[in-house]
Amino acid sequence: MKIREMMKFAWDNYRHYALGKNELRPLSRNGHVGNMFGGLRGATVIDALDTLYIMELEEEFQEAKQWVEKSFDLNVNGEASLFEVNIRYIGGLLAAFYLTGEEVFKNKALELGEKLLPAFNTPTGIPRGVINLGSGMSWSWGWASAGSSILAEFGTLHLEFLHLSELSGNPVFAEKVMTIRRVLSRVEKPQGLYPNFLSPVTGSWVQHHVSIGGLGDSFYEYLIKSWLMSDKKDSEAKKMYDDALEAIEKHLVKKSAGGLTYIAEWRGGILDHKMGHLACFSGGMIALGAQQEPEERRQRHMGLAAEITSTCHESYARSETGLGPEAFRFEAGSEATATRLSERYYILRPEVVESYMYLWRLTHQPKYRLWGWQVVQALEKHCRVESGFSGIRDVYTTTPTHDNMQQSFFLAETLKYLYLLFCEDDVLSLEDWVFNTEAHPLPINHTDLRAAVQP
Ligand code: DMJ
Repeated sequence: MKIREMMKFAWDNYRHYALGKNELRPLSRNGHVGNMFGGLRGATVIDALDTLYIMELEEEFQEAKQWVEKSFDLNVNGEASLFEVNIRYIGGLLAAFYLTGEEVFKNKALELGEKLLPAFNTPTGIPRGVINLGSGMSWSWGWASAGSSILAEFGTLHLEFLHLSELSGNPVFAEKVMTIRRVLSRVEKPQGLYPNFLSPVTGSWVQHHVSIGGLGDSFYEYLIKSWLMSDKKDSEAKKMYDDALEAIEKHLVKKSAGGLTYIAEWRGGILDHKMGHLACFSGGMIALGAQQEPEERRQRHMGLAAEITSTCHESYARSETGLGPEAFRFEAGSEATATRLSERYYILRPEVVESYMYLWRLTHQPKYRLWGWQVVQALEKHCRVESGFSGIRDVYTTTPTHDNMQQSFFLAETLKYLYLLFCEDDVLSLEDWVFNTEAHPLPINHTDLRAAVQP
């Protein structure tokens, strides 16, 4: 199928021009290393493993596996983002292990997990955002206000860390994320909302900026997925999710003059009528969380999920390329379009097709496949270049300039979600798997089933 061919094309070019670097630069035909992963290499290899595997690109999967076996070096020294290393590397390795049973992936995930632990040595146990993988020294991002840690970063460790404890038999990983949970469940929430910046020293909020997009996003996702992954036993996570969603519905969900539902951002009580592309994952999350709800809530949440997904679709449909901008606004006559030059770019992000995939699987309404197919065509037309896929700088021109970057999440997420949108529901069934925020599938802990098969 077409999407499998796109994956092969993306992988082949990465492998040819950039194997061992973190991403492919498809126009200059070389590799990019960047400074997010603290000297670790091969982000695209690790992010691509499970997608290659489920698409049955066997030769390519073997190439990737061999690179992990022979060249993936964990003895590095450099500043890494705890969050990025967790979601891409630990998540990618865990998923590859669960899908294939190959020990190498498990061992690398555990070894890398150990290297992240010093970041949690703070007065509250809330980790700092940056860690040197060699020395274990950690600190906060220079740009985060007053030495704070970021909700979407320390709130997006739970799924992977529980699996690290389960696989190693070492409770330390689970303890770290349960400490984070405790701080968050106890701290006072303004209007029931979770601000984006928290001090790892005092455990109090540093700024009252709330967003379901960047800086906040995957914290909410991991609450509902923690509950699902625990086979619906982690009732604390479910309650925190329910309460957070109720506050979001009450304070942030708005309807534009033209009838489009969106989730605004909140700055100390003042609304910013903006949605980032990142916030578009929320349609899928809300639909997923709605499934087990009593009928009235289920219907209300499915309605909200469908409306948000439709708004995100509009942000694509209202551009010349059929791809959506980094952020779109509902102000001064603008409806789901970018109003600032700096927000017109598209970097191959997955969130909109992610929501199409969930809404398709949960409703089977054909429009989600139709919309997904339109994205496939737009990617082919505007992002495919001779040697890979590239982001574009302006979605509102039919002759966009390319940014010369094939992001690793394009292989981990965008192509995987598109593939899952068009295949049978039992491929990585939502009954058996949760996807981490980088789309790496982790198995649901079906405890009853496990008890039944154990001798
Ligand atoms: C990915 O790395 C993850 O989806 C993360 O949660 C947010 N940003 C990118 C994709 O846009």
